[in-house]
Amino acid sequence: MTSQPDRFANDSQRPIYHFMPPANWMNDPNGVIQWQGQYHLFYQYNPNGAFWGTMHWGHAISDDLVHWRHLPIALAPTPDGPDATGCFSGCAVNNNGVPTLIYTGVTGKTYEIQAQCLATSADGLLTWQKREEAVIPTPPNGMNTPGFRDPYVWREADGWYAIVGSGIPGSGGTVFLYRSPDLIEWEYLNPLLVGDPAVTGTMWECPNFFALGDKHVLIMSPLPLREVHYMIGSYANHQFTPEIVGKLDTRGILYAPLTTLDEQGRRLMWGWFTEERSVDLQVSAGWSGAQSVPRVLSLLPDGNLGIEPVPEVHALRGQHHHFADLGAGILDSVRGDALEIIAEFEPGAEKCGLTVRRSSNGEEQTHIYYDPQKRQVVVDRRQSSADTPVDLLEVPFDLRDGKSLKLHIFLDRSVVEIFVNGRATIASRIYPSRGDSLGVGVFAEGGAKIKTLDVWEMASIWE
Ligand code: DQQ
Repeated sequence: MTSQPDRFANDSQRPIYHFMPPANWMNDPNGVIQWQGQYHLFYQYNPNGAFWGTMHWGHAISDDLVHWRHLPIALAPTPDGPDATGCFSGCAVNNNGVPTLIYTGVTGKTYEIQAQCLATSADGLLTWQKREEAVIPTPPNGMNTPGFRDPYVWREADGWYAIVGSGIPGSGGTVFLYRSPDLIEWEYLNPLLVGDPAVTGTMWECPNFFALGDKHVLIMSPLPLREVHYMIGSYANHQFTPEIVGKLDTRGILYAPLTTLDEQGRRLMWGWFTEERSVDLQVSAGWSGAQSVPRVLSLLPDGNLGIEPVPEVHALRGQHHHFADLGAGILDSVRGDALEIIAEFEPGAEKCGLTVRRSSNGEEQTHIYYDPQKRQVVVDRRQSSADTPVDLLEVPFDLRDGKSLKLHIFLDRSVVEIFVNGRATIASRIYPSRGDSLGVGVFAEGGAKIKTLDVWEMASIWE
């Protein structure tokens, strides 16, 4: 199955170049791995509708990180198994040539029994054989944790290591660290780190832990905050000491991202983009959730996290429009709801940025700009939609002195994904209702100007 079903052909909200399942509900990316050159993306999937429940692992494959083909469901709950009520999130590793998924199996009416399970494939990642028993069946030391899930596994010189997302009762969110010679027998070591509950919540979902440059990075999605946090620091003696902390996509729709190291040595990341419209609207649309554009993480010279879209997405670029020295106004020659936009300018004292998805009469429009007074990137969505209004999104961004600003925007129907100066990301949703909300313009106050503006019309990732 390669294409998206026809039933969505006239749905002007449904993204065309952010990865989505053929229909129904998707949440976290799972088990992302490059295997013999091809990229595999698994994901939390509910085949029964566009709402969360009966978690399966959907599966897709790509030769180029851009165009994807859907494959059959990889994991489904096994009645009476440790994953009887759901196959929750996890990762994929190459165990000496054997593709192996390590994921959380859940049982119980409220998914309260959580155990780490394992499955292997003997036919090139198409079908999966589960081990009957969980490989890490319970939290360490009989602890009654608020959750025990989302294993993330890597290899070190003395064996396999895993972290499992959890929380210490009466304390903060944590990840428990384990070691194994064979991915089957696991020895509990210690918490890799315990967070301050006032800052990073009480339960960490979907942790990732990996080397980046000469540092280590921990990414997690803490509850009850439902944000994505990262920590850059040092890893020694099975302990992690954070030195720099931050958030990904502050106040946005990104959640539960997952990373992998590809064959080029790049640290790639995908993340779930949630919806910002009612459950009823999601169910009636027949789809919910998208993945971010694949991103590359790096360590910047100043020690902070660098984050950029993979260059492969350039393959989707169609017609190109270039402008220089542009003040406020509507662009007559550019229209579209699937665009890549790069705007560069030197912020002065006034707000400056773009307007997208503008209807001919201006009833619907979304402004994306930098506010130098408040030091914020703003996505003003108050007029984005005549029938599904969303609020103003204001994200702090400190422009270091003398720096110009680069807003790199991926507009994809209802998705607005923004990379700011290669070191911050913002993603949000808009749901314009008018068929003519396709206009693009420069949004600027007090004579502010954009130095250069490049816009590409983007193609679909589906054949
Ligand atoms: N989603 C999965 C869990 C994970 C959560 C269930 C994060 O494994 O903790 O669908 O979105």
